[in-house]
Amino acid sequence: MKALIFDVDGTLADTEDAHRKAFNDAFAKAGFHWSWDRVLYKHLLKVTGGKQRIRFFLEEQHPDFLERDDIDDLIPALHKSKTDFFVARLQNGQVPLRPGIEDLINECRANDMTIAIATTTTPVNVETLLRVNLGDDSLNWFACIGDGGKVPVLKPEPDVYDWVVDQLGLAAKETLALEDSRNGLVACERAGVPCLIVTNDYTLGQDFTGCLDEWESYEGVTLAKLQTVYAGAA
Ligand code: XBP
Ligand code: MG
Repeated sequence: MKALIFDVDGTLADTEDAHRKAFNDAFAKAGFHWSWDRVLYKHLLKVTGGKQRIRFFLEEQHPDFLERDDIDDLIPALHKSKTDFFVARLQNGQVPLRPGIEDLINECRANDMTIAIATTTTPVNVETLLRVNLGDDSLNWFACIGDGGKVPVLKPEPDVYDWVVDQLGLAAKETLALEDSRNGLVACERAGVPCLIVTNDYTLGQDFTGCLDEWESYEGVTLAKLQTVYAGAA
C-alpha cells in the first residue's frame, strides 16, 4: 500500500445533510416549492453530482418541468446557488470532519504515507471543507485532489480514480481507497483500486459486496490497521 485515497462526502465528513439543506435553500430562493427530506434524499443519492441529482429528481417527480426551454440554464443556476449555500454552511463550521479522520490523516503524514482525494463534488466544496477543518495549508498535504471538475463523468464510473492513480504514478492495486457508498465502491472496482467502506446513516445497508472490509466508524482506525486489511487482500 503506497497511497491512501480519501473520498470526501460521507467519508471525510458527514456532509450529505448539509448538501440536502443547501439544495432546499436554493429551491426556496428560486421560488420553487420543492423540499427534499432525508428519506427522499437517501433515494436521490443513487445519482452522484448535484446537477445530475436535480435532473433525476425532476425526471421522477416533475417530468413536465424538463420541457421548459430554459432547463439547461436553470439546473446549473440552481446548482450554483446550492453550492453557495453549502459553502456558507461549511464556513460557519457546521460540517466537522468525522471523528477519527483527523488523527488518521495526521498519522499518515507522520509516516510519509502519500494521501490523495477522489470525489465527485464541486472543487470549492472540497477546498472549503479542508481549509475550515484542517487549515489553509492542508490542501498541500494531498498529492492530488481529484474532484467533479477534473473528470467528465462521475462515480460510479472509474474516471476520477483513474485520474488520481495516474497523477500518483502508481498502479491502482498499490493504493487503498476509503469510501462510504456503493457508487464509490463500484468506481473503485472499475478502476482496480482496493476499497474499504466506512458507512454513515445515508449509506448504511447499501450493497458493499466486494469491498475489503466494512466498518461503521473510524474509531480506533490507525494506519497499521488499514495496512493489515490491505495486506489481507493481496
Ligand atoms: C458525493 C456526491 C456529490 C454531493 C454533492 O458523492 O454525489 O454530488 O452529494 O456535491 P461521492 P455537488 O461521495 O461518491 O463523491 O452538488 O457539488 O455535486
Ligand atoms: Mg461519498
